Order: sequence, then C-alpha cells, then structure tokens
Amino acid sequence: MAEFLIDPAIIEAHNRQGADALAQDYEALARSLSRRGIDCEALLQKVSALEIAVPSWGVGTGGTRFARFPGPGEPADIFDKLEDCAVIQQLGRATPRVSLHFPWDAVADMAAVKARGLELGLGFDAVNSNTFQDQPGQRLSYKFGSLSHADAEVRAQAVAHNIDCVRKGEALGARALTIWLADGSNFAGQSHLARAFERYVESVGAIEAALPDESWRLLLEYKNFEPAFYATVVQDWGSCLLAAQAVGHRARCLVDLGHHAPSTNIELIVARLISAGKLGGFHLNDSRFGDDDLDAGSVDPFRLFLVFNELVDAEQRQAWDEAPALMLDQSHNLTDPIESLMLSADAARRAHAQALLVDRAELADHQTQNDVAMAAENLRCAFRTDVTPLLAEARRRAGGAIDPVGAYRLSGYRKNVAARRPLSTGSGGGIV
Ligand code: RM4
Ligand code: MN
Ligand code: MN
Repeated sequence: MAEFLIDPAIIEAHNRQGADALAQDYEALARSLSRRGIDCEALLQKVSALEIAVPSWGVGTGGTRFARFPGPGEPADIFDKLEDCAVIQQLGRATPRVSLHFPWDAVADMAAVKARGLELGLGFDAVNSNTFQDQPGQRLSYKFGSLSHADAEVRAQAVAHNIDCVRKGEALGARALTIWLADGSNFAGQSHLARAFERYVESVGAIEAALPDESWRLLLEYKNFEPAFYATVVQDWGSCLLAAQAVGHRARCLVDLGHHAPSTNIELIVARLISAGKLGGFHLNDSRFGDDDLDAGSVDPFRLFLVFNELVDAEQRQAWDEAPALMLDQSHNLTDPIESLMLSADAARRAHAQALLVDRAELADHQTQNDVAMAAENLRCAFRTDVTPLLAEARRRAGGAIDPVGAYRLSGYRKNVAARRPLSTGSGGGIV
C-alpha cells in the first residue's frame, strides 16, 4: 500500500461532488460509442493501461535562456521530486514511473531512492545522462563536445558517465538509458562533420556494450538545433536511425516531439522508425519552435492525435516487437509543474483513446478508393469524439481524482510544501 501524500478523504469528497455528472456523461458516451460499434468498457481498459513516465526535472520550475522565475515549494532534491511525482500519480493514475537525470538526481545511495519510490508507489523509467554541462570538479570540459569530442580522453570521460548512469539505473530497477547529445558546431569548419558523427557512433557503441542485459534499451535522441546552431551531430531522425542501426538492436531512436522544425510531419517520422524496427520511445510535449517544451497537447492536440494514430495502427498491425516507451519531457515556466504534468498525461491518454476510436477498416477502404475527403473525415471523426468522461472514469476506478487539478488545488499540497521547502533562486537562465 503506497503512502499517500494527499489525504484520500479529500479526493473522495471531491469525487463525490462530480460523481453524478460523470456517471451521466460516461453513460451518454458509452451509448453514442455503441452506436458506432465500439465497446466503451473495452476502450476504458485499453486507455487505463497506457502509462506515461514523468521526468524528474519536470517537477521543478523551468526557465528560458533569459530568466527563471521560481515557483513556491519547488523540490530541492530527488526525494522532494519523488513526492511531487507521487502526487501526480495519486491523482492522475497514469504516471507510475519517474525518469531520472544524472548527475542532477544522483545521491550516494541510489537504493534509498528506489526504496522511497516504492513507498510512494513509484517505479523508475529510463535514466538520462548529461554531458551537456560541466559538473564541479569534472576533469575535462564538454565545451567542445562530449561523446563526439575530437579528444579521445573527453569521449572516454563521457562514455564513463553514461555507463555510470546505467549502473545507477540498475540500482533503481530501470531498463533504459536515454542519451541526448548537445554536441555540434557553431561555425562552418569548426568540426569535421563526418568524423564527429563517426566518433559519436563509436562512443554510443561502447555504452551499448556495457548495458546489463538483453532487456535493456539505449534510447537515442536527436534534435535539430541548439546549443549547436550550425551543425548538430545528431540533428535528425535520419542521423539517429543510422546510429541506432550501426550500434545494434538494443539501440533505438527516441522521438522528442519538441525537437523538430515547426511544420515537420512527425507522424511520418514515427511511421518510418516503426518500419525500421527502431522506434524506442517518446518525449512528449508540444512545441512552437523547437525544444520549448510546452505542455503535451496544449497547442496542437490534433498533431498529438496523429502521432498516437500511428502507434495504434502499428500496434494493431503488430508492426513492432515492443511498444515504444512514453515519457513526458517538458519545461514549466508559467504553470505549477504538478498541474501541467497531470494535464499532459491526460492529453496523452486522450490522444490514445481518440486513436483507438479510428475505424481502421473504413479508413483502409477510403484509402483504397482514393476517397480523400472521407479518409480525412474518418480521422477527424475520431479526433472530435469527446472522451473526457472516459478518462475521468478510468481515473476514478483506479482510485484517482475525477478532476485531478481541482482535487490538487483543494488539497493545498503546494502551500504545504512551500511552507517547508526552501525558496529556490531565480537568477540566471535555465535549460529546464
Ligand atoms: C534536452 C532533451 C533531453 C533532456 C534535456 C534536459 O533538450 O530533450 O531529453 O534531457 O533537454
Ligand atoms: Mn527530450
Ligand atoms: Mn528537449
């Protein structure tokens, strides 16, 4: 039995207020879905099974390159972060695992972190390495790169850090390491484009060889720009796929939705990576420009739906050996991170539910007949279905809140932690 940080009586009382309306809305939805030949209960089971990991770095207030405006009661260390993640899970019931980032979340006794997670009802998802910053006391600098650095000693240091992250992940019971690489150049001629990539692949190969067993995955991120603006070593899915293919079957590509140019067709990339057997996972968020990490589904929910549409299609075609891992990767500059993360997990489940509503036999017919209007309308029909009562009912049945943000506000959790956690500083810009 998990230790609850929000008094279950508060959730129960809040749920009681919304119970009648939800029962009516759920019944109405079930009736309208049944007219479309869809069993609402079966849909609810599938939606309830979708789990999304929460990033430990997402529960702190983020910033822009210019400034960070701290929020009240920000977590000071990994144990505080776990508490916030536990609240997200207690209310939302969609996020049972946390993704840690090292060295940000490193402590001497990682087993204590695992134990605390267990107490709070949390498990651990992919661990993340960080060679995009220098740490105090670090022997060699990453100013000019890490895994792709021209100097073999710097590369070895970066490889060793990643292997250390894997060991920490083992202590937590995690099964994947995610690498996002900041390496690249700002000037034409600064680095040798081909050799830098070769060095990256060699380094990643060394990390892959150090994975504990066959069940582990090495998830490689790509990003089109920043902090390198002229050339980024792993700038796109093509480079990422080449690396994953060169390294071996445990290496897969991770699609961070925010790591693309604004009008990129991400669902097409998803389809390609599935075909290649190399789609390892997602960092979900929404984005206007690239790596601005807005809340998933907050700007363009249709785009999120189209991504999930590819996933459901692949699942039903049995087009993969394993489903990709789903994680959020967001920066919350203006909102309470706990609220944003609950709403984002809900957005992911919503997109999944809508994708499950697509009538794929009918869609295939429209595609065969080249009935463009009806094919497009088929997808929009699924997207337009308001599955809000289904998502709320899934939470309620799992012991969560019908309205997670409402229950959270009622609980006074933020005020309580603000009273005991030291105020964090707002100086300087921040990446997350
Ligand atoms: C990067 C990338 C990584 C995350 C860092 C903090 O842009 O998305 O996943 O580890 O930000
Ligand atoms: Mn990411
Ligand atoms: Mn990012």
